[in-house]
Amino acid sequence: MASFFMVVLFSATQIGGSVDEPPGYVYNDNGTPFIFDDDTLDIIYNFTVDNGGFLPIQDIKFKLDLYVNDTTSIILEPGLHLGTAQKQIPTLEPGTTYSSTLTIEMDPLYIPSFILSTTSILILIYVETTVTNLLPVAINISTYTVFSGLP
Ligand SMILES: [Ca+2]
Repeated sequence: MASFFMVVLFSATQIGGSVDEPPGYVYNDNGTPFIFDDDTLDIIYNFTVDNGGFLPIQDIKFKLDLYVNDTTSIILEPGLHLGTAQKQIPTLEPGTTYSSTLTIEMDPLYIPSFILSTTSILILIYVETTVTNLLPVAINISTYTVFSGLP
């Protein structure tokens, strides 16, 4: 029994998650470049979950939260939560990688700041999973995106 749990723990350490930097984005001014109320901005992150262990992992939750890290905007302030997105992945076999995208729709109130100023965004990544239906595992990772003078 002891050796089995050692195997599970070792396998759990081989689980990783990441997002690609920089993200993609889709900006649409809806035909009115100087009126921001009707603008849309989708920020699109490619992300990867990697099971480098030798046991399957289940019920994977990959979650992104975006916060203002630093900004020259007068509307935004450091610590402001800009958005969140998450995806569920049922199972990842040992030695395999799952890649997909997460899209965060920006609040139209914040879009002028991305056009008129420079903002550094803190990305907090949270990965939660279970190894062989037994051992819960959670990983926290952080990285940054800088937006300056969109589009
Ligand atoms: Ca517009």
